[in-house]
Amino acid sequence: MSSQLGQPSLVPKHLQDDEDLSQECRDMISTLPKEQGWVANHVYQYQGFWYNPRQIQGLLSCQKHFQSHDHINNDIIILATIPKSGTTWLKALTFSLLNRNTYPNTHENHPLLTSNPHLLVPFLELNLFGNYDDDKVEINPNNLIKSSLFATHLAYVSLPKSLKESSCKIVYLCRDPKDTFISLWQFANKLRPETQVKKSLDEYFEQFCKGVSPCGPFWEHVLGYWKESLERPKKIKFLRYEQMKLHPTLILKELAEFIGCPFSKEELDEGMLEDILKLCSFDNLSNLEVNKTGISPLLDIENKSFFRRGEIGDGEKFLSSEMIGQLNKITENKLVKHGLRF
Ligand code: PAP
Repeated sequence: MSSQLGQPSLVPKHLQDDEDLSQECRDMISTLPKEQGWVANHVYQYQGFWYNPRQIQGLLSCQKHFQSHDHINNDIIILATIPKSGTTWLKALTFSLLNRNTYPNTHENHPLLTSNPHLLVPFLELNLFGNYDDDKVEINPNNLIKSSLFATHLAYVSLPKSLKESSCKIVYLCRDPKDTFISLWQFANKLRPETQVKKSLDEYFEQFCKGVSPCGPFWEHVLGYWKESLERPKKIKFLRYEQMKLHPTLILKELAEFIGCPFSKEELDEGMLEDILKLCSFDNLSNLEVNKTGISPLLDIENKSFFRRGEIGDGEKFLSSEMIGQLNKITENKLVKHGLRF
């Protein structure tokens, strides 16, 4: 199998329909509604959202085993996103905030200079629980306690109960659906195996609008976290990609406060906040060797796939005015009445 560039194409393991799924997962997905996936051959609807089989395996395992004990790990932070909303950026920023005492110098020896953010902040349902087969592996809860920063693409409804009920903090980041859709479409075009039937932009658009997109429906995913963030603002911080681009200083300060490590006056005077923003900027990260040529071992994806344009409004360059109107209308119908607009 080769990509358009003649290089061997990499079809990430977690996006394939795997042979080695647990029996529990097989039994479960055999009962679920099924659709053609964007990259995975098939996706399945579980608790209202569309996931590939590997995610469902991780999700089931995570729901069963994730134990959040406030007395041990009350400093766990979860970064939640629907794919292509700025996950890589949020991972880099939050990692830098939390580890700034250990790595105060963002120009030397900082892990982000040599590791893609996805390696530093694992996904709960893919990297931690994705390969756990109930019949074979005992999960050692200590694995969870060693680190305090994780990410997830799961919908709010599917998060483990103990995570929702504990004092773990959740940061949710969302992005304009037009830009999210185009980013997703571009990403899927790169990753899709050649064996899979090619579909046009129109066909993917139709699927996205119907809600059949990775971890979609987009609008319900956003709404789940938005509503919770209104009810429990100390538990869930709701961020928007566009605001992070337009007001990075303000948002980074808010994020630092929310996760319990506000900037001190000395740090601000020394330019620590600006250093972190610069380190995590699209231009800086995308030009690092590790992100130009490396492959994420946790995800089996080329690091450069996570960096494309990183702009607000890029989606509109690819969409017809009818498509833009249609997406805006769905947003209007589903989100505006809840006080959320893009
Ligand atoms: P993931 O969900 O697969 O991890 P995610 O990081 O959420 O992907 O989304 C990738 C998008 O974030 C890309 O957007 P684009 O396709 O519109 O360009 C990528 O360029 C953008 N991105 C990655 N890193 C940054 C960054 N440091 N600043 C701003 N945008 C970024």
